[in-house]
Amino acid sequence: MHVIRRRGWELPERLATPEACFLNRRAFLGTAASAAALALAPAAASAQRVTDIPDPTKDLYPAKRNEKYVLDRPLTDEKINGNYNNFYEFGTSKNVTAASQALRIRPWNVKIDGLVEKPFDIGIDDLIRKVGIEERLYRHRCVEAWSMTIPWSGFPFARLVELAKPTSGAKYVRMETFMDPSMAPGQRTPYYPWPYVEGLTMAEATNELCFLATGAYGKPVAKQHGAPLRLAVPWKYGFKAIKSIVRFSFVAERPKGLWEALQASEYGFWANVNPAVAHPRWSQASEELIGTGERRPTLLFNGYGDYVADMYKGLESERLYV
Ligand SMILES: Nc1nc2c(c(=O)[nH]1)N[C@H]1C(S)=C(S)[C@@H](COP(=O)(O)O)O[C@H]1N2
Ligand SMILES: [Mo]
Repeated sequence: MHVIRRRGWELPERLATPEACFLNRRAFLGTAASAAALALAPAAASAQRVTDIPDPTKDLYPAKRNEKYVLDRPLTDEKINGNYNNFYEFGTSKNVTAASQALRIRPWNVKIDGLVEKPFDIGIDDLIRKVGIEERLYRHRCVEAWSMTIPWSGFPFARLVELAKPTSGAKYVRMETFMDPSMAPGQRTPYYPWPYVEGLTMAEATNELCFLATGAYGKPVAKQHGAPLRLAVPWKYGFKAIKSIVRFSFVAERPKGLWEALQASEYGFWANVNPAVAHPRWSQASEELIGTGERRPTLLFNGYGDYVADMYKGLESERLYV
């Protein structure tokens, strides 16, 4: 008899509240299509893995911890965290660890463009050496009502803004994930408006909490977490934390993220954590701490209100919490 044993941190199906559940049928069709595509190209996927060159900025880890950002709960076990992910480019399940190893992370070019003094491209390792890195302990609250606690390494987004030199017309930053359907089977499914896009206001991007992660757990960040460059905005729902970024565009118009483009009623631009504002399909009052099974009340701004609440004064007429 075949018995499926569920580990403690895996949510039973009936409790799971996937972000893409409204897509059920379409996502199913997409999965079938990508499975077929994968079956046709197994050799290509493994060839990409072995061509990864050694990480040229590995020597910077572990980075010195910035002790300012303290936690109210233990760190999530690295193994558990690395096996419970959302990375739709590599599949819609939480188990994308193996699939995401096909992501090629060097060379990795980052484009800075839009309303800036002078657009430029920079290699990820030049960028990392230019800005320097530190470690910060942050919490992460997915809109699906689970949470994790991660020791990120990286640098404040404000450092990138300094390098970019945006002009006064820049009101938002639009970020984009890599686009390469040959590497990412999820991008072969036509049901998502690839590439993954997210946006922040300039005030949010330059807020001291806003962080660009290049590492986690004292080493370069694992592919399934969005190597080699990923956003960490701990006061917002997890879908804002765009992974594997290749482009930062400084723009005048509010960018529309992938999730907002799919279902604006459920996934808005602001997406600030608020336990009192339910998702249209479930409550946001509490969260499951992945790895422990513990449930805790969710906090306004995920507990980071002292850092970020002021940014939203005067914006009460906006949908700040969806
Ligand atoms: N490019 C990209 N970025 C993404 C996602 C994604 O599917 N693709 N998922 C988002 C969601 S919904 C969450 S909760 C977090 C998950 O980050 P983690 O897997 O490191 O926990 O990544 C976010 N960033
Ligand atoms: Mo999420």
